[in-house]
Amino acid sequence: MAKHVTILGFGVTGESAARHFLAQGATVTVVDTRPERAVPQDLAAATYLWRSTQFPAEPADIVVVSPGLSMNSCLLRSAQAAGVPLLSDIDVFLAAARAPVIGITGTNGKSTVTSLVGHLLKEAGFQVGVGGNLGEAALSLLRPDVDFYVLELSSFQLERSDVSKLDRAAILNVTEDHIDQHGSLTAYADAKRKIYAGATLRVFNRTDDTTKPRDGAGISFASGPPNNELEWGIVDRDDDQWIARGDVLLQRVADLPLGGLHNATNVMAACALVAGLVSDAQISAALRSYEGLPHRFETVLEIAEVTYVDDSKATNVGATVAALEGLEREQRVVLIAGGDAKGAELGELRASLGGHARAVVTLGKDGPQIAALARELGIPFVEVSTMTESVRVAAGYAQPGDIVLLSPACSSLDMFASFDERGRLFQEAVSKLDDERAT
Ligand code: UMA
Ligand code: ADP
Repeated sequence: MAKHVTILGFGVTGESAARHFLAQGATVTVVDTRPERAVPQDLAAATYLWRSTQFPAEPADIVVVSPGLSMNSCLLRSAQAAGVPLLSDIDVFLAAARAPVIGITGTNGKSTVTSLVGHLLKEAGFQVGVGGNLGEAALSLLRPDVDFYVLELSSFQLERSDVSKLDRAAILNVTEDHIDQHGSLTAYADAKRKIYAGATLRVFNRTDDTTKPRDGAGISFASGPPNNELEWGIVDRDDDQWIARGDVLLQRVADLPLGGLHNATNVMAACALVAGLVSDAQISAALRSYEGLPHRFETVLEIAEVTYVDDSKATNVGATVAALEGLEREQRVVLIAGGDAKGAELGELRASLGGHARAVVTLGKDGPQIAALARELGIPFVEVSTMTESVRVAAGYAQPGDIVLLSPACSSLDMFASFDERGRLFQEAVSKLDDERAT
């Protein structure tokens, strides 16, 4: 057991690692490049080095590196130079977990599929720990009575972990994201592909070659029809569309808990991951009680025949394209978008904007890139600097039957603490608009 543990980064991951190792009686040193912040009382026994860009001289048997710490940071480079084993919280978690672990990655849909897999297993009567890049950090989930763990894994977590102990794994899709950190789409995709290393059941998207295991073996999903029992897909039957595994029809698409074709593929991926653990009847019943997550194409209010939708979690182009392409062809949208594109090329939005946008309201660092696209397409656009202003301006353009859609295609971090805060501020601005209209 490690006696001296150094933890690099004191965010959600760093806290969970400090708690885990202090509970084991280790001596813990925490290093963070940021200014000092309050430390929870139960973590007071650790030593804290703030505003620190160098690996400390304190003895260390292992070093736990947070996922948000850039591989190019001085702190991480100096830790590498010190020659001490560098682990992620996921490495520590997998070494300690005593139940099978299901891992889920992909550019979009990770949180939805992770929470849905957790829901399907819980409804089938299992004790389940659900977290990772979503909600609770992996090390906070460890409990002796758990039957299965379900982890959402980011490319940063995968890049710096040995995940060969995962029992089941899925890559949902790979489109451009986090290029500023990974350097290229290839490096980003390679990090994701590590998830299959030792998995006995691998789930992939058969329309996206980047998600395929190298030997092609596994269970696949896609919106097209399935060809055999190892494939999930959508089939037409008696004027209805059904989710099916091979010849077996599971659920009418119209009855799925979440709208949009992308969510139908998410449901298939989740069902494929619980193969042999949850019966078809249990899956059908559990899907009916699944409620989805906030800030993912969440309807907020209807005001003057305009629907306001919060898709703040759309932090890359792929998610915003999915939101727009999931709409009926004639549906018009006033899109609120922009933020930090993380090095991505936003031109991929062009066709979907051209197909659906009545007007575009842009925000944040890379808002001008989206404004330029709107100008090119002849779509009215306004650049604003606050969420309240964006909702007011969008409302001014919207016509009865339209959707005002916050789907930024960018991370929130240039203007907000998180996508969650961005979504909450949007919802507050919409409520305020509603109150003003009512008076
Ligand atoms: N940072 C510093 N100095 C440090 C350490 C971190 O400036 O010494 C900065 C990082 O550059 C980053 C921020 O602090 O911008 C947070 O980094 P962190 O490693 O402390 O992050 P945690 O709070 O531990 O949260 C991480 C995930 N965040 C990231 O990977 C950026 C959380 O996912 C995850 O829920 C949590 O671990 C528990 O597993 C959030 C996220 O945005 C939701 N993830 C990205 C995404 O989904 O796109 C990958
Ligand atoms: P992640 O955890 O990968 O960010 P979420 O489930 O939180 O995924 O969804 C993030 C964003 O991506 C939301 O805007 C959501 O509507 C969209 N989305 C969800 N599933 C998919 C998918 N399969 N393909 C494209 N976009 C998706």
